[in-house]
Amino acid sequence: MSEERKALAIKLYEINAFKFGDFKMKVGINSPVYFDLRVIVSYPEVMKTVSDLIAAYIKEHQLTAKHVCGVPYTALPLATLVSVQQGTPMLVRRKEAKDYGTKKLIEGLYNAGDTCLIVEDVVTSGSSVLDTVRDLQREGIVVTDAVVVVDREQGGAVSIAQHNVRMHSLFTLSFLLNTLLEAGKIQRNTVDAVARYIAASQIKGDGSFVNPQQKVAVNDFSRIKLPFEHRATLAKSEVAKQLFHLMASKKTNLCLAADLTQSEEILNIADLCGPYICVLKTHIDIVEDFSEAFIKNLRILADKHNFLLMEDRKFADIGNTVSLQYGKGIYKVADWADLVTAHAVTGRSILQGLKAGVSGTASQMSKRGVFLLAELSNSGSLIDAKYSEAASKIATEGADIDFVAGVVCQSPKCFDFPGLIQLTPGVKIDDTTDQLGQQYQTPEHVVKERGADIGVVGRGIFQAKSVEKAAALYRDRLWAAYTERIAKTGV
Ligand code: 6AU
Repeated sequence: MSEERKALAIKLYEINAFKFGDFKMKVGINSPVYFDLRVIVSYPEVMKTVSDLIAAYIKEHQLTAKHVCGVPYTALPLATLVSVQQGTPMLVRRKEAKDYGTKKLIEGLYNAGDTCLIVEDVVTSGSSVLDTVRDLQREGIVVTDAVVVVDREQGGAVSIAQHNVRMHSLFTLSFLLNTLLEAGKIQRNTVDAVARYIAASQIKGDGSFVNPQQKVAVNDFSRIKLPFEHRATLAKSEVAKQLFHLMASKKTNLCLAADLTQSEEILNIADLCGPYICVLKTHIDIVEDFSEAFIKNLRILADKHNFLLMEDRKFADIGNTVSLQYGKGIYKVADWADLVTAHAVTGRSILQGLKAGVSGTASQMSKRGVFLLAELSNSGSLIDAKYSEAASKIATEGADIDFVAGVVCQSPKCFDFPGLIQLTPGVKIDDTTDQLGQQYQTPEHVVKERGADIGVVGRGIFQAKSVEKAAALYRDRLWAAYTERIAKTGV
């Protein structure tokens, strides 16, 4: 389906269903990208491909509903094709009630309590989808899902979700951009301009837009302003999406570095601190009594307390060696660690090597991800600004970035793309250094000044008198700093 989607993305661009430039939008802000999917009615083969893909999506995700309803007007013919293809009766929502006869807003045969799936062409704020949802709900019709062709990734999915409707998209704007970039149809500066625009023009809680020209300084287009829920919709890595949602729902951005050498100690601390953390990070090669049973128990605790496992292996070899180190050997890291860390020193082949280390299907691949190291927390690190920039580029450009969940770094300037997660180690409340070069900052400093989305705490927790109390304290302070950060910047 991915190849088909890519071909369709290019076709849509070629028939001017979307364009790049400087466009005045309905909501009064200028956009570097403009969609007009109305044109597709003039291209029957495109109509067929789009509706086939929607139908395939519905089938694959088992979005069973008794009716299908298109948001007027552009999505009406698409909904019609989906209805006919699937044999699902259609409902038609009028934009205005008839002023004669029945005054009905919804045409078609239905009963209160029936379910209905929505089809829409492009979602920006989500308001058009919600208008249709509201009219259907007034008739007692239950709407739980909407399938849209393009998600402009400006918060529409979140605002639709707030009304208990899940939004699914065939394309995100990022996917379209990357496909066109890969195909040589657009330049990198266009991709960057659109990414900045997306980050800066997210929807606020009241449904209005933040105007990039008026409210956000030009050099202030930053991911750190956006809530995790919004950033989840922008992430290209499935694990990053999962982690953003996990952090938002569990209200924690604390990663515990369980740098202990006995498996029993790690399991113990994982159980005690599990409720407070989003990620538990291991250095599996320091465990003296490693066994498969240990990993099995660790995974049970990860599921019990809802946190992800990260093996901080810091891979740094040629692709072939990395694929073996990741998938084989005693530890078989790819089998159990949701996330791993890797240096970017070998270049892009690190991503290909890691992907090759995951055995199994595309769906198993989508459950794994990497954090690339772009900066280190210790004094005397050889990493300079040029290296960091090159490392961030590997995380944000190219065909394999769907495997990159985030970046390990110390500065908000390290990368712009809001769909990646910044992991920042070197967090301790009562020390500034250790004896071996580590440098510490407070939770507030790493989140508010350094752009950390997740703070990594090791000895600050596992050397504390009560690890549970320490985990709760670090969780509270990191989370409060994050909520203040997004509240202050007001997007
Ligand atoms: O809080 P600590 O100093 O006890 O532990 C910090 C943890 C350790 C390091 O291996 C790791 O964070 N770390 C990393 C990571 C996560 O990759 C990068 C870095 O720059 N500094 C750092 O300390 O497990």
